[in-house]
Amino acid sequence: MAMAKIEEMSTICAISTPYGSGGIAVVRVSGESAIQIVDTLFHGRKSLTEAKAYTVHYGEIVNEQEILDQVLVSVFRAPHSFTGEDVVEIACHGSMYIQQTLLQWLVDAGCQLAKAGEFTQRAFLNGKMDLTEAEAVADLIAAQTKAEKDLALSQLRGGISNELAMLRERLLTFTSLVELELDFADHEELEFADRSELFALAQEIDTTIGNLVRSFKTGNAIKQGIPVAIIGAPNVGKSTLLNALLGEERAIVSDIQGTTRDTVEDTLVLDGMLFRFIDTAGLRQTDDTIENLGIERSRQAAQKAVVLIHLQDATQPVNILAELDDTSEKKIIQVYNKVDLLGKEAMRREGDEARIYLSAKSGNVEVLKQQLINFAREQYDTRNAVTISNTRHYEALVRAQDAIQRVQDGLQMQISGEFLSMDLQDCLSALGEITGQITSQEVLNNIFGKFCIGK
Ligand SMILES: Nc1nc2c(ncn2[C@@H]2O[C@H](COP(=O)(O)OP(=O)(O)O)[C@@H](O)[C@H]2O)c(=O)[nH]1
Ligand SMILES: [Mg+2]
Repeated sequence: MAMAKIEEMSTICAISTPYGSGGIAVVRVSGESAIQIVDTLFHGRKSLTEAKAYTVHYGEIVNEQEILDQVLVSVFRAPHSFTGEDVVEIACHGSMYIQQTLLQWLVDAGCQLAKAGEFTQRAFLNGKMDLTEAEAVADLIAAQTKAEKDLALSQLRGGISNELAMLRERLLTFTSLVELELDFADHEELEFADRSELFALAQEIDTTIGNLVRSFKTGNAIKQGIPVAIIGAPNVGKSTLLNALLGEERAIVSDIQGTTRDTVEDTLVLDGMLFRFIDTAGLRQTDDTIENLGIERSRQAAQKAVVLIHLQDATQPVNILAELDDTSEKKIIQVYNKVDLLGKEAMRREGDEARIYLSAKSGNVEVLKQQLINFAREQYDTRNAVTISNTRHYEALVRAQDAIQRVQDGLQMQISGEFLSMDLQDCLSALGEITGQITSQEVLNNIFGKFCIGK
């Protein structure tokens, strides 16, 4: 195990609440001397060194010259704390002066300023959580929608770890049996690891990893927003529709064809899911160089999108879908705009699942929103399966899958145990990288460097 230990676990401190003044602020201290250092500044009914774990104490922060603040201090003792070390959390009043001075006094008393993510890194190094759980902490802090929060929380609760631990354990048993055979290389006929059982296991693991790999599409869409491109001929009301969806004048609307020349993009949360709407230039034949560049971008946007809103003018429908590259994999919502220009009869038509009739100009686009919500609920349901949302996990899983497929090929070709064991080890180490059983300082720096200070 290549685990980087912190050379000497110093006691660290940081302001854990956001920069600025607020009702209260929390300053966190972690390390061997945490309780003792805070105690030198804390005047309460009794000394913090005598405080029981998981208790809160009222008192004042004082040094020789100055009474700084009245505070509440929470005491946690190793190993049952977030970091696995002694931790003290000081809730002070949220004045910038108080926060900064308290931090300075802690440093003067022997603390070091925590680096970004250092509390969570310590939690990882002390075995309080694995790497996917530590990464989930960062995701949880960054979550902007319910779906994102749900995903991060399930990861924090060990969703991915449990799934991978199960795979690894079963694979390990077999790998050790295969390696045991190598120790008895003189007895060629010896086979501890039943080959057909191993093949069945490899297939099963291949399937499980395959499902995880595929789930990245969902996980990624939840994090980045589901890309929805609004496409159609010029002047059908694409920009008007974008504005109506967002509830603000985001894109320029005019009756001059070719007004939208570049793609305009903005996000909206519907039913706890992030959608990324892309308004595009209308598709038509034109000699205008710049408009053509815009049209090319429309095609690219359509290609990258998961959902296409194909917008047509209800008074003179023009279908442009045939002008796009293959759209067979896309969810296409057919929308007919400008129904206000049709007779009263037509205006009452609300459409069905296949066609939506609306007036973007009126601003009422609820039917369309509802269809998008239904699609997302169906397509991005993460309640019943573990969902991957992290590129690092995705890449390692692809490598693990590649290795387990080599194991299957090898078994079919009856290759020697020596080569089998290499592929098995490759798979195991790729899986181990995800949870952090195998890791390098570089990977850790990369992960924890992106955290905020104080977490
Ligand atoms: N009557 C009516 N006009 C609309 C509606 N939606 C858009 N328009 C008009 O159609 C013209 C083109 O709109 P725009 O959103 O720029 O179309 P785009 O070229 O597809 O982006 C503008 O004059 C809009 O005011 C609608 O629902 N009803
Ligand atoms: Mg437009």
